[in-house]
Amino acid sequence: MEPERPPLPPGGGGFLVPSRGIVRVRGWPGPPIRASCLVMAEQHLSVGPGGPSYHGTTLEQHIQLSQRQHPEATGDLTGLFAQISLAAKIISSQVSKAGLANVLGLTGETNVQGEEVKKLDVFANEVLVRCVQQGGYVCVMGSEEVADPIAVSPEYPRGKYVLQFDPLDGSGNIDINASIGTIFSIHRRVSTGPGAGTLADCLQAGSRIVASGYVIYGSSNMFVYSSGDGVHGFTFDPAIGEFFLSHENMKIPERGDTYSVNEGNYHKWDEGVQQWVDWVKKPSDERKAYRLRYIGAMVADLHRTLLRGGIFAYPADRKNTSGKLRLLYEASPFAFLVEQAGGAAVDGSSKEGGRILDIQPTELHQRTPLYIGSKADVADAVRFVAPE
Ligand code: FBP
Repeated sequence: MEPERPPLPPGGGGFLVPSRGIVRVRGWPGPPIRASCLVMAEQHLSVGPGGPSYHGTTLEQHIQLSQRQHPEATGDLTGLFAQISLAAKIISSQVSKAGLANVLGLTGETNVQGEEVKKLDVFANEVLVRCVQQGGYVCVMGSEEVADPIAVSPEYPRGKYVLQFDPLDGSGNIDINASIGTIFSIHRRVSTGPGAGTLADCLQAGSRIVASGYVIYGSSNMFVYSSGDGVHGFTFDPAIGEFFLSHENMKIPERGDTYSVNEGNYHKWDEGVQQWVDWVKKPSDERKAYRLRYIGAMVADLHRTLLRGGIFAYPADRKNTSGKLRLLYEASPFAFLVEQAGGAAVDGSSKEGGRILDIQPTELHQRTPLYIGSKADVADAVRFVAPE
């Protein structure tokens, strides 16, 4: 019988790693170990304080490095991202133990969207507001959960940026333990500082976005962002408490093989949308039938679409005549990311598509129809849904 192996010493100790055979590990009291399992252990094992294994570039380091390409940069954007990622870590710690932390279920209130408010919605919103305003990098914020622009408390300095966010997207998935997320976008203020920011600072087109991103709380937690130099994904290592670069320069395929839409709304769609969905799911000589994938949380459905291609859509319908998704903190931030990754994002309002980033917002919580994903798939949808 194999003798009982004592645990690995903290920090893994120093050791010689020939590729194969048996090795002796300096400081390892146990019997000699088979090399292959050690190599695998070293690369993936975070052994906690004092001995973390090296995963590579952190989120903050990556943003600092990209800011260095901009001589005019002051470090404020790096600072703001540090606040957002801190908020994401706090939110993910609650989300991951939601069933234990008494944060499941409703608050009994209804938000400005007319939706029942989830306890985690409120928690996530408060965490983001608190973390970000303390940094002094923003002059005003906009949140899906709050009717009016959120002023920065007077005890904190007002910065040159505007942050808008959906603190917890897909909140319908919270109680069923499916993926949810946080979505955000960053603009430069247009009102003259240094005082409080205004509604006008929030009502800026997506084409003026400085950076946007999302955090997905799923089987692993990821932070994905773009500041105009491509789209980059970072995976959270809970043992180290840091987001590490795992998906550099994400590119969406030109065409995919999945479509993602709530077909339960089919009877409420106009004919063009119905014809598009009928077409996409029917095989033809040129292609196989597309597969339907719908998680019901935009962050999760678009994370898959960014990685694998295809199209996600939330068309207008007879109930949601302007669509359901919010322009400023759902459609625009993702449109910026998907375009940076080589895809397209439109509202289907014209044969040119109706680029989401060109829409000039007039209200904080305005909604928009959305067709977003691989360029070829979005172009196919527009052929059917755009008015003649
Ligand atoms: P919130 O959860 O932030 O309100 O977001 C809206 C949302 O949940 C999206 O994430 C998702 O894509 C969509 O609504 C799902 O809507 P439906 O249940 O009507 O398909």
